[in-house]
Amino acid sequence: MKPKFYCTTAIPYVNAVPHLGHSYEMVATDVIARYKRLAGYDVWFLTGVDENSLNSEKKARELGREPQDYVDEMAETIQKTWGALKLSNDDFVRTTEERHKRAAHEFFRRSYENGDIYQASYEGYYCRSCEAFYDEDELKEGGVCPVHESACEWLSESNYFFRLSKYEDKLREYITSNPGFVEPTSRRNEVLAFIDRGLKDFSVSRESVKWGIPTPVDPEHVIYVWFDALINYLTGVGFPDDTAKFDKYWPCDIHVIGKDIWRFHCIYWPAMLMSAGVPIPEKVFVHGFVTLGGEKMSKSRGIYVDPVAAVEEYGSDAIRYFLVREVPFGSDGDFSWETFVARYNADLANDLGNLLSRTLNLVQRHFDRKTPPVGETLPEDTAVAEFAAAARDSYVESMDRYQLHMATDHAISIVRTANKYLADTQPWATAKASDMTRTGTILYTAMEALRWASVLVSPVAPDAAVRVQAQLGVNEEQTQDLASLQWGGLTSGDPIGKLETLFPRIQIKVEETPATQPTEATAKGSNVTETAKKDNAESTGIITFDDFMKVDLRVAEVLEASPIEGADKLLKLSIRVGEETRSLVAGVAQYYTAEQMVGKRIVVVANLKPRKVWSLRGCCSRGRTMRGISCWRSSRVRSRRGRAFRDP
Ligand code: ME8
Repeated sequence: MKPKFYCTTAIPYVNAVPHLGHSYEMVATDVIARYKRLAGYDVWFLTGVDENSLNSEKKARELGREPQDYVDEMAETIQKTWGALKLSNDDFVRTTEERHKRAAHEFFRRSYENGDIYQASYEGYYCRSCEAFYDEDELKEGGVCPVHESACEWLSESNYFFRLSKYEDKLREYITSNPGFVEPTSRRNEVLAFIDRGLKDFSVSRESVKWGIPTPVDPEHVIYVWFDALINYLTGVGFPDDTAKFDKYWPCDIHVIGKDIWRFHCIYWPAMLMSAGVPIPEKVFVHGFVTLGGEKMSKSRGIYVDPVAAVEEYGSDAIRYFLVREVPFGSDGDFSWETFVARYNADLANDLGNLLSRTLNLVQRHFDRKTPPVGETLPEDTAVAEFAAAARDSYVESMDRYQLHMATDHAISIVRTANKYLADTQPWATAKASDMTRTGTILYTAMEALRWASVLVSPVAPDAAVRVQAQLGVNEEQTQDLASLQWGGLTSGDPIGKLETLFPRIQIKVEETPATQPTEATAKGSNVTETAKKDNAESTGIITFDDFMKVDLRVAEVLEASPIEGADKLLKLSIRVGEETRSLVAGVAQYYTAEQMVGKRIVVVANLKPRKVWSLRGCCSRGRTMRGISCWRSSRVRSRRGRAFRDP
């Protein structure tokens, strides 16, 4: 029997359509769910929507709509968004559903009967957006909510309260003796520090409110939205009716949540579960926030990216890949169109897309569209298989530690290695020399590397994985799970599929912010992106659009090429740019010999600032101005005691 794995996301509010920040959490959890399926688990992946918030009712009234009618429409819109992002959730809980009301009632009743819910009056600072009370010392200057930065109001109510204070010691003890319960560790420390400041009972009902689930003990009160929302994690596995399902999947293996809601998940939730006699989840993983050009995403402030528009433009894989690869899981990360395009073009279009098309075009041309036979295996071929096996092990280790960004890089590293392998072994040259045994072995090796990479990358880019596998002509049994991933799984003689471009390169004008909402929102979003471009430029080495516009790219023809003594990555090139002849050094010697470069047309940066180039004796520069491709290796050369040539 397969081991079980139950994972959840937070359930977003429905008073606005989700932005890319919400999508990040969904995609990351989907990657975990898909990975676990690949690793042989029986997975239950739950998401849903938090509909009982007073903000939903408020928004509906503003729009002149009935709240239920409004939340029905929003729940559908949100599910369509997750569909566009290819989420593979097994269930979707709406907190206005009957099954959830039953779960909330049962849970509330258990806690009440245990004496953990009592009635009292309460006064305090209340943030309507968080739907939470704050202590005075938690507020920012001027009585402002620390999360929403809007003014809190003084609220006085007679409510039902949950005896959180009773669980203070138990919680501390639980979190201390279960170090894996809250991750990352920095959050765990924050949680423990919060407990050490003393836990106060919190209100679990609201009086004189109609929207929400009435408490089972007093119909004049509705259940506080956070108390009800957390229970969705139980509803989604059959609580309280379907005990077989509940016993199978509960306790949850991982709740994935954002950094603004750890207090509810790491303190309220385990205490509530202790009170109701329900086992505590294995882990709460607290991820960081995705900013847009350095700014907090906010639909109301117009600073956001619409995930559906982004998917329509670039496909779900590209958006998923960027989010998972670029944002370290557990830390904050930034989205900008510049970094998105750079990452897409480098990893997906160049590395993965090119490897696939280069390999299969040669298979098509020289092997009649059939997986080539394998001849004698040389050490360089075996090295690719060994690299793939090591990358797979690192991938599994990273995934198991929820280091999703690192796991993704391990998957793509197989592609990078295979590209270098092709450049080194040159199957086009062996084919030209009519050595079809060697050519076949090389292409088979590259195809296997692609198959392995497609399996490992499939949780992140599921559509691309299927498309790669279809082009390789792989059948499903060869790609369904990690355990059966063996080198040599492709069968020589099997037909390959129809070739198609996997990820067309993106050529975009970066001053546009595609998929950002129009009108005022666009204007604001764009401004933010511009500012961020400059900030980012300093911190990450990314250039601004203005910098990009300064770059004079030109096509040049290589007239002469020669190796540089002592610099194994450099070639000296003499090139013709328009009417002019120039010299430059290029870091291409690992991929091309000097002879191969002659006659090639290359792209050069024609206006790179002339600079002092350090060179070995007999080298190219001979005191002349050096310009060209950005791959200078001057520091490396200098460390080999080279002789300096200064521009005249
Ligand atoms: O908090 N980057 O709903 P929500 C990353 N209904 N994650 C982000 C984000 C960003 N820019 N913005 C929001 C709620 N999130 C409650 C949850 S669960 C029982 C109830 C994350 O719509 C946020 O941290 O405000 C949360 O995990 C999720 O999106 C939903 O946020």
